[in-house]
Amino acid sequence: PPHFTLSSPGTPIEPLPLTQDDLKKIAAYKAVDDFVESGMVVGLGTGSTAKHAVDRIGELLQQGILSNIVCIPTSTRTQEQALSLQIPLSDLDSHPVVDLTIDGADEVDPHLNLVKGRGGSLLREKLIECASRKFVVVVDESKLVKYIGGSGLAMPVEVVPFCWKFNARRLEEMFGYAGCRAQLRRKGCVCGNGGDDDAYVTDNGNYIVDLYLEREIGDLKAASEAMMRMSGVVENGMFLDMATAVIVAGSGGITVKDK
Ligand code: ABF
Repeated sequence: PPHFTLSSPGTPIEPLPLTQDDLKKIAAYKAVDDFVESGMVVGLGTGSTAKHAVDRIGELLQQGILSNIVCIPTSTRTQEQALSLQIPLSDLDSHPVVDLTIDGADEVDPHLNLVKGRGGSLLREKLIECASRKFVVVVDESKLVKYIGGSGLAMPVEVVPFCWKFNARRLEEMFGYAGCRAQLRRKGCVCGNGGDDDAYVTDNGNYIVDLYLEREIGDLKAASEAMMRMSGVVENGMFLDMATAVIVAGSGGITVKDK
């Protein structure tokens, strides 16, 4: 006889609550299933949400449901994942126009402006997403904020290692009106300000200065442009007016936000 008992007929089975990772997977799978088509050049995002989209593309290629796809990874981490799934890869030099990129985000504001780069790959992400005809963002509902910087978590800025402290101070002064505090990102965590030895180094050999803001910074476009005018700043984590659609998975279901 079996060593388990089935619940008696008619007893409702309590559904397990969805974890945050389940929500990320639901959003990522929906993006692939709704937007990716055979023959496309597809940008592959980075992070724990985008990872599910890469898995799904790999799965659909294996099953022959998708074919003739070329993908462009936004980080060495994603490149390794895609290679392990035998996804054909290319780069922007060979494919300067990308049909679609699917990527995660750290913050999404009501206008679909984003903060990205807590995963460390903002420069490659911005390059590839700016070259994309469609940019579909996949998030769980915890990423929705009232305003950029509103999560109280880091807003990343990629800087050259040379004189990073000088640039960190200048960034802090630039956004002093918003109560800005700048910290060099360390390996393995977003914390502390000490020596340079354990600095987190990006795929491009740069450092990341994380900005923590107490208040709204106001004109986002002006703030982004001001940062990009500073020598030594390579890229910043504000992705303004770039998202075609944002797929949000929450406990109440999936919402697709677009403009
Ligand atoms: C990348 O992954 C980054 O731009 C962003 O920092 C991060 C989001 O990560 P996760 O999906 O793991 O929350 O898209």
